Amino acid sequence: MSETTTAPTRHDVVVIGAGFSGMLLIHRLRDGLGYDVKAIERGEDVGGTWFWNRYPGARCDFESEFYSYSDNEIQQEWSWSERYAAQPEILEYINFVADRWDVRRSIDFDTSVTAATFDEGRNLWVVETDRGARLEARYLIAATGNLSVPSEPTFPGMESFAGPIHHTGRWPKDGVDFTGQRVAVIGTGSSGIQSIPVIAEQAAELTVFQRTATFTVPAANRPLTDRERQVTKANYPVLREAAKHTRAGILGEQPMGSFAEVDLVLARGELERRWRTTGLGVTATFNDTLVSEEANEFVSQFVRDKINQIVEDPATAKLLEPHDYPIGTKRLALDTGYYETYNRPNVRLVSVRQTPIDRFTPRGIVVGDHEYEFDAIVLATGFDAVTGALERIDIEGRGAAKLAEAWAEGATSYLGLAVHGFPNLFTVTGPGSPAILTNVLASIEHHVEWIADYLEFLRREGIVRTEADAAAQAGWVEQVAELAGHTLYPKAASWYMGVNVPGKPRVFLAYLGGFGTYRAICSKVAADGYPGFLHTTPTHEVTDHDSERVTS
Ligand code: NA7
Repeated sequence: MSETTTAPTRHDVVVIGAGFSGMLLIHRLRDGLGYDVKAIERGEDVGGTWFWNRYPGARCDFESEFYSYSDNEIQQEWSWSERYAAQPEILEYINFVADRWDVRRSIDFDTSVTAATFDEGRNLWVVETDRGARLEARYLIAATGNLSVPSEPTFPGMESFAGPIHHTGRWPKDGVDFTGQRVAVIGTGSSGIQSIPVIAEQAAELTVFQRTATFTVPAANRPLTDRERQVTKANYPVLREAAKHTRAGILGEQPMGSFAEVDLVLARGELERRWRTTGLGVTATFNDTLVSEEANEFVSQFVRDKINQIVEDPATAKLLEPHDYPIGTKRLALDTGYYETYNRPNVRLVSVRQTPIDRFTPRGIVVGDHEYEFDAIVLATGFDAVTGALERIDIEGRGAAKLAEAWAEGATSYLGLAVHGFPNLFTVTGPGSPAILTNVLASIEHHVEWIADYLEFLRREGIVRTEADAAAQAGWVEQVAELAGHTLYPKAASWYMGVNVPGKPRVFLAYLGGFGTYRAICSKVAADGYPGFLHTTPTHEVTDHDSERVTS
């Protein structure tokens, strides 16, 4: 802990981040349960990922009517304009909720948490910020988001480029005008796929640098009708409840059956129907698309055929065909006119698969022996996902253990909610939870509710310290890895596996048993008195070998 002269402020709970998770934590714990909550937010306002990701074309890839809080007053009052809302509307919604819940008075904006140290003598966290503030709280809750730290590759000569370089995840608040410009986009994940069609409409020339061709399906986005909105609002309680029992926390297309048992002519027709109505449903056509190589190849080839039908230039279509990973094992992108964009005369695709980007120059980008000239460069190169935000904070737990070191071989966690060695710390949608594979709003609401119930339990029982038990955590980590091992997911070099960030350990970061099953497991842990957590009351000290002191 560094020297500081400021007297600490004391709270019950310090929350890191004021995106969807942080806002709900403030509302639930402060307004619902009466805790003194202080949130620290790097941005100048609320919104988290939706505050920063203002790139052209940014929109959510779950239906907005469900990618939203289930608070009944709010869901009855707010009306979404489109099936998949664009970033400005989502941020407007977030601000609407922030006003309604009056969360801003509990948030320090423009402030980053730099360090957090667990004081074992007093059983509280001492949190430090980049503004020199010091806060103390019994509980520290990370609402840091899974896609909040941009991953920016460093190309030689980058600083010499004469024009601006924008990362999609840190887009300028006032927008960027590409009119008349020669623009490069590096990266063809979701952010590239969403922004490329929009930038292409504005720029004079757009060059896309693609390392891995990505599977993307049409969003089939459209305005919602009044009637649709009314029907959803009338049925919200039952729809939200049913979603809790699904694999992904949202109601969607059901599988026809396994690849072996489904008539493939019917399956082909069904894929066609899903492509037209809701692209996301294509991977759910078979219940074993993510397990069986044959099933996966059938769906993958269907999408490759679509690319060849849409893209007029055969050489470009060939480059766009994904062959490097099974469909669905990297996040399936949802697009609006992505493949069609390559039919425009002002758009070209450059593969950097065999010959990577060599360097930046004042004029542009060199690949092989060719220098491409640009006025502006867009990095759509993704995030240090899931663990990046927490690993950048100097978090010191019991026995001076550092979180970044504890996760050096791969993120470990009990239920994706707590980490052994780091008492009284909770992670909303943390590693080892199913969150990144789900409608994250459903996962956030589940975690916040679970944590709120747990804090009440701890308060009732007079427990001052809780910590994930080493054995319970090891069991959970093993279960997460084992489930992933039975699927095709580890075959992809994805951010789910941490592979997109150089040096990051290759560990599958999510629980694959499904959201419904996961919820049931967490509920049972709560109902059984929280086995897997070590509990300390003021007269008891906990050590590594004190598992007999677990309250059960
Ligand atoms: P992603 O999905 O991680 O995509 C990043 C893209 O950037 C991907 O195509 C990468 O290629 C590419 N990339 C990264 N580094 C380089 C270098 N050095 N050279 C060339 N290309 C590079 O991030 P997104 O922001 O698009 O989406 C993240 C999530 O946000 C998404 O899944 C949704 O959940 C919302 P690669 O595939 O690694 O070869």
